[in-house]
Amino acid sequence: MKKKHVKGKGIFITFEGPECAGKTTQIGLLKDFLVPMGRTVVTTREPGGTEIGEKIRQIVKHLTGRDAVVDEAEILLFAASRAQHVKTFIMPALAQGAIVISDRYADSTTAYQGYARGIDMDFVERLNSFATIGLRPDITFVLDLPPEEIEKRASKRQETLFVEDRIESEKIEFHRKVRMAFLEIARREPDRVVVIPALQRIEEIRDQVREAVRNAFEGL
Ligand code: Z5A
Repeated sequence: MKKKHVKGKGIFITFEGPECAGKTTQIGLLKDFLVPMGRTVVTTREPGGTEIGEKIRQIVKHLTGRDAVVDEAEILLFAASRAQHVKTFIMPALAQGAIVISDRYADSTTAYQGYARGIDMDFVERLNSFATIGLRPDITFVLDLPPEEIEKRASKRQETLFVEDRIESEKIEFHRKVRMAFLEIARREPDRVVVIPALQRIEEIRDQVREAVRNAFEGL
């Protein structure tokens, strides 16, 4: 990965991977690393990040049975959430020189709706580029976790009253496809995407994320 010059400029970082990969945990730790450098750091998530996005999040995650969103509606809802997020939250923050770290972004649509649900990939790419208004992350971390491990970590959370949502309850084969999709995206875009095995200890992953950020940006 080539170093990018960033003195005082906004930086856009995304985290991708399956549920329970540790994205939220690592985003908090990366923020702790960047703030003492004097940078403004904002963290956000998809779907979500805006009032509209948070309402969409409720719909896509929690409506089930007859009210569950169909695949065609699901991809459009993720895209709608993203467009609102990019234009009203991410772009303004970057324009002010902030570091924006997002828990999921367009690669999730490619992986879940494109590869795993099988929606036409040309359409997914056009929709992603429309919804992101062409904004691409400067660096993306894929936290790679085998589906069997997702199940173990998720069932631990359920023991503490965590309720599994609609997408999380998909069969293991679906999560295998999602995993392969993220690895394929990383293979195609090595200048942007860093894959980190998520079976390591939290501190090991934290250090690898820091190292990759240091290596990717000059003038942080
Ligand atoms: N989705 C989509 O289909 N298309 C799209 O375009 C977008 C999203 C944007 C959003 O779910 C769902 O929407 C998601 C994809 C779909 N569905 N699935 N599956 P979400 O935002 O509610 O949640 P999530 O993104 O799937 O992740 P999560 O459940 O919040 O997990 P996480 O952030 O990756 O992990 P965590 O919260 O940091 O940690 C989870 C647990 O693991 C916790 O108990 C930790 O203490 C533990 N943990 C963390 N790291 C470790 C390590 N290294 N070892 C052991 N245990 C660990």
